[in-house]
Amino acid sequence: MGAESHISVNGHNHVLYKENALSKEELISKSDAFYKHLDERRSVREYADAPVPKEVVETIIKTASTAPSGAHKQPWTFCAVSNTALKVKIREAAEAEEKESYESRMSDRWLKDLEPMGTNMYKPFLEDAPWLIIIFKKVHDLDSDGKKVNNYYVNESVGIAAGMLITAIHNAGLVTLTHTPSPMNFLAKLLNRPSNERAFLLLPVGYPKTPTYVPDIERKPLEAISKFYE
Ligand code: IYR
Repeated sequence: MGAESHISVNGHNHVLYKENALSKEELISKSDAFYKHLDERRSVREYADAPVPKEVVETIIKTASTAPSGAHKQPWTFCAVSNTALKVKIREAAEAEEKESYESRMSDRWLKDLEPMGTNMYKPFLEDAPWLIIIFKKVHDLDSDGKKVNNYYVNESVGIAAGMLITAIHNAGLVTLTHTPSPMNFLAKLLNRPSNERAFLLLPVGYPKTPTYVPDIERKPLEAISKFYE
């Protein structure tokens, strides 16, 4: 007789997990192929204005929302903006904050560290990219009476979902960039978000402008980022 299709835990239904065990050879080749695919991902700052179908953005967001989260609270909202007037407003507000940052908030050391990336206060990608996805974290939930309900490990959960969003964008053959205009509270205002949401990350999504150049930088080797205890 096979395993039961479901069991009860604390009175809650648990369903049988669909196992997907691979052979050793398949493990090695699949994990290596995925690594090589992700190693091709680059943060891109210059976007073509070519459209990306809404359906693709919806699928990418659903992919991100498969992320694990504290007590499965899924404490996130992904706002997808293609509206031109709204993108212009976001660009204006972001550039106002960035001007302040580049001219006085950031230390000389910080500005020096950013020199290889070639960033500056101007953010044309906020208008050029066909979509902007702004991830909001829910610091708590609100029940139907407007009462606060706890969320757990919100930064960890939303950070993981953001990583999965970036992976999904790359997998679709599109490009993105993790943009964090600071402070970011103008985003909640412009997008009319409820009081329990805080902007976490802004990601333009689209095709790269042709040609596009990216910094000639290396990733740290395995020895520098890992330590095995066998
Ligand atoms: N938020 C600014 C500055 C910036 C900071 C870091 I750390 C970067 O890796 C890149 C940029 C900006 O978006 O330009």
